[in-house]
Amino acid sequence: MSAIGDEPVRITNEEYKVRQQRLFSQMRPDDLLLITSPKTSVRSNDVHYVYRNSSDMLYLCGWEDPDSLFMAHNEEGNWVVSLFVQPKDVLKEIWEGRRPGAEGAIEHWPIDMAHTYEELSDLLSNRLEKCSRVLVKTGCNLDVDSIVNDAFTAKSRSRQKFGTGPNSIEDPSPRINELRLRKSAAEIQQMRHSAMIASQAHIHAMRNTKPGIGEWQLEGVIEGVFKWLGSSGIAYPCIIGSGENATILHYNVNSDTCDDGEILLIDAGCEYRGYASDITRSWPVNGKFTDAQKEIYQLVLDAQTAAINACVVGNEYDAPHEAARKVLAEGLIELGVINQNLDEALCAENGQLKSWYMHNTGHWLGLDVHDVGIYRPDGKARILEEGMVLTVEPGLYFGSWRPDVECPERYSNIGIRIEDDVLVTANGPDVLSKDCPKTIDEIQSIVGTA
Ligand SMILES: [Mn+2]
Repeated sequence: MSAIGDEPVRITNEEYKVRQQRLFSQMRPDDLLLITSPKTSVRSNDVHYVYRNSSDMLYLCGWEDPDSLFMAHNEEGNWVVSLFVQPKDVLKEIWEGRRPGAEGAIEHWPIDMAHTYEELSDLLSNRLEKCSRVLVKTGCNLDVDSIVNDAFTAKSRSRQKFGTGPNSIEDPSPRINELRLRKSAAEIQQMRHSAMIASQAHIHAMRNTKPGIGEWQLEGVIEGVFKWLGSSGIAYPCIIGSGENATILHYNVNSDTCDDGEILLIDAGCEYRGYASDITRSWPVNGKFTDAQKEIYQLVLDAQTAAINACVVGNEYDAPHEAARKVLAEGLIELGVINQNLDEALCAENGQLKSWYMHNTGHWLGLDVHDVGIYRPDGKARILEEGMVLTVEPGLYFGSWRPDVECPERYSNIGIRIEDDVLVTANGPDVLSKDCPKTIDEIQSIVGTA
């Protein structure tokens, strides 16, 4: 396994506090901010799904455990952050693992006060009585929703007595999303590391690919490398499709064998300290592209290069998409797949390009694989800024199984997508996933060499 460099420094408590203050600076003193954690979810009987806290909780304080609530209220001009956490409990800890408890939380996390989750109902109700507006994303944690609802029911009384009590609820997500959209230097380090691990996983999958191998076996290779190199695992279920499965955008049963002559498409990314990577590569199962496969592969690669080059400060967020579409349409006209002129081919209603390229060229990437951030704030395309991270992932899919369109025989069941993770910087696009090979020569020199 190639070295991927030292683990980056963890995000510091100072940085979490800067994030918190940025959010607080947009709030009113009589606001109460609540960031909830999702409940644990039963898989079957007494086995639970692997727990992951909400991205907003991870963003604002890095707390990973369930039964937690982040709360901020204003006291004489200063914002006070309280975190509710699972209590210390020897029996639970013997069975399920050690807990920091309130003592550990206050000592090591970027908060001012820590309480146990058992105190939630009393302390939160008390705090609600004193605020006017509750900033909370409802529907995520029913414990919290129920306490907030009770406060609204009771508020007419408390308003009459004390002149306080919650009058309105607002979702704080739009404000948090705007902060999360622009990544700090420390976040970029985590994301680069995540992309480096995912790149190594793709390289190992390429090496292990040969006719007859199961898609599920390559899934094992990918997920094994993710863990081996220190990520927590997948950021989303791996898409591992060979032959006609490569033409199904989100195929993820991964239960077929990879056969000689087919193209294999793998879309897989890991999560490192909460941050996602998202990489797609496509390669020939037998290690050698046919001429037809090369034609489509090189076209998608050229489209991707054009799209990456459009990831620059000041461009609209859909500039990469338009750049990719233009290259793909020109190429397919050249190859005789499209019999329209360029403008017609690109037309949203009747253009032939969308028969073979039916998705967008990318999305924001961060704590969520499809990360937060409005693409068209106020109806106008977002302008790219330094610190934004987006995927660039054009593709072409010739599914000969499709009844809706006649697939050109020469390209039957070729599905190609090439996806990288791109950071927008003052010096142009910085490809976080650049360790992952993608030229025809590079790929042919790696596939099947394990
Ligand atoms: Mn993607």
